[in-house]
Amino acid sequence: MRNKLHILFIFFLALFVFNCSEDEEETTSIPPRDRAEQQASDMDTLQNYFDTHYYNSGALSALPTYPTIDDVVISKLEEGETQPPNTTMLSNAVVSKTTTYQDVSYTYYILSIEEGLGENPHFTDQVRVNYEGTTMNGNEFDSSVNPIDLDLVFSISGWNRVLPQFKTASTFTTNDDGTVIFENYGIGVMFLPSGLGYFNNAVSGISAYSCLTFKFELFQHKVMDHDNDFIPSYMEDEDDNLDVFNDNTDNDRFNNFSDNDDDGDGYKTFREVLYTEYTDSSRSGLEAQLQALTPLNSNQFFTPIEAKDDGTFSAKLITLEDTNGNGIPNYLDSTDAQTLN
Ligand SMILES: [Ca+2]
Ligand SMILES: [Ca+2]
Ligand SMILES: [Ca+2]
Ligand SMILES: [Ca+2]
Repeated sequence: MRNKLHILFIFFLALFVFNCSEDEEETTSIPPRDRAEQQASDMDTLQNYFDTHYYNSGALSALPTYPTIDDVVISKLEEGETQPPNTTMLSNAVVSKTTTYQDVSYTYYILSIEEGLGENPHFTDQVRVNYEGTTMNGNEFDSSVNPIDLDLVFSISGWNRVLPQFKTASTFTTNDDGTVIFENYGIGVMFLPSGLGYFNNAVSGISAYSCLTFKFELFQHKVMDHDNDFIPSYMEDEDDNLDVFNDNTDNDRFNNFSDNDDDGDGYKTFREVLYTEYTDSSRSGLEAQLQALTPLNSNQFFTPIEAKDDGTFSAKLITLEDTNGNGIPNYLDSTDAQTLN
């Protein structure tokens, strides 16, 4: 089982990119159905699935090792069959969650095996995961062979809602042969209506309007700043709707998360915020430096700690100034260009 945790990161990232482009070619679209109507139908599909499927809860809690997604076994209770001992029906195990996506209220479901002991990723972060995706009839359509990095911004919307509710590994060790063992990672199963999956798109192995399940192990996350403007992407969701594709302050061709001059005033965003860089020879040393600066004001935050090529660590303290005091920080206010780095 543990040999699934080998990391050949660059290779598998390359493999994933390749797979994506291949998938795109095979994607076909049919005119979309009404999202709310489809959601009602998907709720029936999912509820029926939970009423007729169980998982090996007893075996999982008796495992001598930390569970992996291969240990989580979901089985169908056939007509007339008695539910085996030490199992739990999914209808008694899954937790329902609600969210709004494309103006439609969606319910989706999570089976949490272990929440994890590390950090919660943001909905726009890159995550390192293992996963296995199946349709409701049990067909596996996609899985990672080894841990793979996914950018939640470009993942199906179910993923950027579910993954932030789990935590990454608390720690990891690298073996002499370069393999990595993660400890205390988040592990679970998500059950998604088609509207939080591929909806009307038929992707290779999945027909249009398919509900989907994904088992996943969440190992690590990286806070993304897609446009390198010092504002992390999760902060570029101005309307807080978990969608960074509808926030465009200056109404140009680029949404804020991929726009390095968000208010379109000709001054790059990083010049319209104050920043101070802190460095240290050790991560813990830098963490202590940053800790000493807290509590921060409400208009301040730290960028993620970066490991530099020279072996040192650095992070920036960002201050969002609002010079004209109209409640809009300078980088989003085209009438206010007072902070210029
Ligand atoms: Ca948004
Ligand atoms: Ca823009
Ligand atoms: Ca931006
Ligand atoms: Ca600007």
